[in-house]
Amino acid sequence: MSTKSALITGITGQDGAYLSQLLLQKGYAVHGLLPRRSTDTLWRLRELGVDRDVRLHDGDLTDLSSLIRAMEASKAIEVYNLGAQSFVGSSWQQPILTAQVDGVGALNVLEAVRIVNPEARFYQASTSEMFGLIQAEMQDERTLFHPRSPYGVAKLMAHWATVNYRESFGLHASSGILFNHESPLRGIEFVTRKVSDAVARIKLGKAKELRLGNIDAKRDWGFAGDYVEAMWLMLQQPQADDYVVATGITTTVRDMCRIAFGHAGLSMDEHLVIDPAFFRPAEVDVLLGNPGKAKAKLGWTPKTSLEQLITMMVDADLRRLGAVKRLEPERLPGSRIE
Ligand code: NAP
Ligand code: G4F
Repeated sequence: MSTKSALITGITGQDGAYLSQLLLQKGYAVHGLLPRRSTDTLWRLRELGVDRDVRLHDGDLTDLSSLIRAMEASKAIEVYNLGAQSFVGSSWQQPILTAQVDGVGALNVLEAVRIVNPEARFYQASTSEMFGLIQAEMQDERTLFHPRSPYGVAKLMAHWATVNYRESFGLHASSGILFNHESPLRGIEFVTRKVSDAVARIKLGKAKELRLGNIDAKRDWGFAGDYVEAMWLMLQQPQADDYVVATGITTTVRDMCRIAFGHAGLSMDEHLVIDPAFFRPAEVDVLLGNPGKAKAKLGWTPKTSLEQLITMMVDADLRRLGAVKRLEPERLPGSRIE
């Protein structure tokens, strides 16, 4: 039997790294799109010990010709579009770039699939940010969207483009409406990792305070390692469809912080400073997903609690910052054991 081949855009991101690891474990040949950067972006793949097992193709989501070449070279039968300017906060400063990468970029990938191999299955990384100003207490696949950021608006375009290519051209194109998911590989700009990094620094005497914005915001947080499994399951279904992926539990930023400080034996109230600079022009006050359809149709359930997730992140940052001399990738959750 020939090896199945998958192409991942955003392979160097948090989800790209975990998905690469999962697909390699399943025997896929894993290909990734690598946008040109002046710095080393392979650290996540290295931390999971998979950097030498994936094949990388120069390309960018805004460059259709590079996507066509990556499709041709990889011979992918599954395409996961995870690439994005994914930080909501930056999308007010770079709205046009966010629209081009997150919105038109997804359309470019759909076009590359349609041109090179319309039989290939396609996954779009949609987001709970599309619900924004929520229209139902618990959001599911039928909840109306009301994005609150340029990021949410761009992602909504990509979401509808995915639905439209399914309906127009019969592509096996699915959209995963994923709620926030985190891990030790999360970018430092996102609130959970900002907190875990700061808690570790304070614990080790390298910092004194943590400055945050709106700590009353509520999010439905899960573990990225669990969520990439749902992406893969969507592409194994006979029919393409859209799925909410979430835990069904929502928690304030304040309470998430409390878990992190508590795990390190520190008092949050002694170190946390509220800084107006981190408030957003328009906030998504609360997100709470209903993963009922993913459970029923994909057999997917989240396995990691918020407490387990946040303590794992604080522990990883303590290790990185020198609580032990050398970072030991094999001790990171989900790491490959040689
Ligand atoms: P991430 O860590 O920020 O990764 C984003 C990836 O996209 C990186 O590999 C980045 O490469 C790449 N990228 C950025 N601009 C690109 C361009 N012009 N061309 C090609 N690649 C580009 O994000 P993540 O947390 O893994 O999320 C994966 C996807 O799921 C994203 O689309 C995100 O919007 C979406 N999503 C995430 C969450 C969540 O809670 N994590 C929830 C719902 C949806 P560089 O690092 O080199 O820029
Ligand atoms: O961690 P965040 O930056 O994530 P946000 O905005 O919810 O977006 C993430 O999840 C989306 C899915 O819902 C993804 F689509 C998106 O790509 C990204 O992965 O902020 C979470 C909450 C917000 O309400 C924010 O205002 O935390 C609040 N917050 C308070 N202080 C802060 C801070 N967020 C950040 N990043 N930094 C702060 O200092």
